[in-house]
Amino acid sequence: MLRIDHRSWPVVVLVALVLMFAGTGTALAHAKLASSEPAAGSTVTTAPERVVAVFSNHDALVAEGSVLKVTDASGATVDMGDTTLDRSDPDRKTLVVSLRPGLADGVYTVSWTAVSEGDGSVAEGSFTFTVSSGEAAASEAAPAEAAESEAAPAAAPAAAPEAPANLPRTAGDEGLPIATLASGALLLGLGLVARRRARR
Ligand SMILES: [Cu+2]
Repeated sequence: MLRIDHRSWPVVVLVALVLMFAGTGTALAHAKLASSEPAAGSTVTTAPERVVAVFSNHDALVAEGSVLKVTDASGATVDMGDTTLDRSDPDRKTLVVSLRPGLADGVYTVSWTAVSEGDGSVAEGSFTFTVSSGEAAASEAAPAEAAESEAAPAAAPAAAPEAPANLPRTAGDEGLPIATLASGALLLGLGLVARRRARR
């Protein structure tokens, strides 16, 4: 049957490669969001001036590549693009980004990328928060935007499923390619062996 002889080495090598990639996948899962302000899934009654995100991680984060990106329900960026690593956090696991002043009522998505010092692993995820001031959003908003934020109740159901789905999805995104890669590599390896045997 399937003896481990020299014809089987492609399988052995491929399995080893798959295991290496699986190990990398585990490292990718290291940085996780621990807390934030506004908190994930929360509703705030005044438009926040910034978003603060604290991560649980094995190492400090590095500023280079670590970023918080905040978008409104239409996908428009509402942060000032000034993500910083909070130096007042001795653990260096806190990211801060400023927001455009006077955000309209609505659902906002914070997408984060956290790069770890040490192993350099990159983790990503996102969460949402809702601004609900009760006031018909920002007088400075254009009519079109005001109409959009009034339609927030309609947008909310569409955005809401994102929040619970996000955390599991982060893990799934990492798991799926590994599983796919593993089965793909195994099929390829078995195919090579089968073909060699058929040729004899
Ligand atoms: Cu790591």
